[in-house]
Amino acid sequence: MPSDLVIVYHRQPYEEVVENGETLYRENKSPNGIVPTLKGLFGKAKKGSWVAWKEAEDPNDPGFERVIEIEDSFGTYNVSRLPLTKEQVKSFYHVTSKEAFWPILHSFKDRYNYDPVDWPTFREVNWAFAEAAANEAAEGALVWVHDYNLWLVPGYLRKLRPDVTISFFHHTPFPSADMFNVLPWREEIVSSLLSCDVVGFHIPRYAANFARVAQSLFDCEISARRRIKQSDQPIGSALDERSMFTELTMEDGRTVALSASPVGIDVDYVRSKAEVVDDLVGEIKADMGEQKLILSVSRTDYTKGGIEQLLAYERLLQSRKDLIGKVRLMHVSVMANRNMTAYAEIQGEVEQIAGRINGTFGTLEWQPLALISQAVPFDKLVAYYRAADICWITPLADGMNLVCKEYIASRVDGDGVVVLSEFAGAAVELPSAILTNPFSSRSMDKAIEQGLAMSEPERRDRMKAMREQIERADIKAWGDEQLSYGKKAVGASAA
Ligand code: GDG
Repeated sequence: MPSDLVIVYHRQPYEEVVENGETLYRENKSPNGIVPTLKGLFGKAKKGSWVAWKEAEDPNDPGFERVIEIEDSFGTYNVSRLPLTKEQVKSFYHVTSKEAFWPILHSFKDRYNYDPVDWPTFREVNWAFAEAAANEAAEGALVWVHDYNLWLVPGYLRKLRPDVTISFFHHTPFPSADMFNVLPWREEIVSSLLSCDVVGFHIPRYAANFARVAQSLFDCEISARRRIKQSDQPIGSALDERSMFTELTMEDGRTVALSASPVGIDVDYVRSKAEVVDDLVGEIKADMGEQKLILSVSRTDYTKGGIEQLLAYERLLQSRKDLIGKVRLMHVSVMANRNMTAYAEIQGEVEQIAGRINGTFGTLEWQPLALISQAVPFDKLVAYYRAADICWITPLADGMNLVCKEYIASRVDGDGVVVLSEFAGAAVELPSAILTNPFSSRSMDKAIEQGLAMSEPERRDRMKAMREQIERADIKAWGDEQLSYGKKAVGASAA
């Protein structure tokens, strides 16, 4: 039976393990809840399908099962698996997506590496995703495609299946035309995106940037906008906009909707974890004694601003001798892509600065910084969220940032401080965080000092506002809003 909801997301929706020669598909509960939320949407469809890649030694192996049926707590749905070779994965994902697109999306022109890109392979892989989606989709289905590594899928799919509703969501920022148009494949990418019914982003700024890019390359007009802030309302973060462009009209009269819908987290799940870690929180607090705990968590990536943050911590210890022995920074920086030189270099630099800080300021009794490079199990991470006085999140660019939202959801005690970069999409939703500019030492220094000095009543007031926001805009709200664009396809129950 063909599916009325097809989700195209490069990762498979389960963990595949082999036990006693038998392949098992296990549900993996990720804290940010994106995969479970997407699977949850299948419950609103008559039938759902998920399209993802799976590394295969021989993609033409006749024994390879392309489409499997999965039955889990979300119901029964298809998973269409594209067998890709190691070389194809490296080319399409690690080279083209991570070395060429990722730096441009985050406005790091100097890190953009064009030379190793093999464009025919990128097209080939995207074509395969489009074909698989076309095979799964019922007449008039909603096909929801995720992220920049699948940018060409909408264009191909539109040719294969003019009848389906195509929605595309960007998890990253979308940069300005000056930045995006560095990509030599810009017309092909944007033309593909313009064949969608709706192109989605976390925040209005990214949608506005996309609209401007589209206008720079094609004859199209911004045909609808919605006011977000009145002229007398103050602008909060650097990413705030006063209005949202909600529709583009192409020369032939066709319209493309633009949406801004921030990805949230599974607040109930994180809260339920936070409510059962009292013992661990107690141990961490006992270990900290009178010291204040500052927590920073991210993947090791130049976009996440780890180096700039460690330098700010070093300056703090240099200028505030009274804090010696009174604070500790737990800096979790996990390498997700070990085979990429750019990330290995950052990790090396992070380790060097961390070593210097501990070497300069550490004593027999006190270590100012703990650098953790291995992933911390989520239950433990939640205990650290609960114990930390400050969550210090200062990316140079970040589509959204879910770590700060997980910290807020974990604070069932209503206390805690968030110091947040104004270049994280989350800053638009969280004006009650202490917003800081990671490109300015002065701003970084002021923000962390403000966080350390904040009184309890102020902390609680700000945390209350932040908790209300993340509860309002949780992962379910995001999923439902996205699905509403396919109302015709998925039926009235989708709204
Ligand atoms: C992309 C965009 C956007 C991290 N360290 C550990 C750990 N984590 C988990 C966190 C959180 C997730 O990884 C990171 O989420 P982010 O949102 O910060 O970042 P990206 O991975 O870059 O995600 C981003 C997101 O897509 C969603 O649209 O917000 O801007 O770049 O869930 O908890 N989890 C555990 N141990 C760790 O050490 N267990």
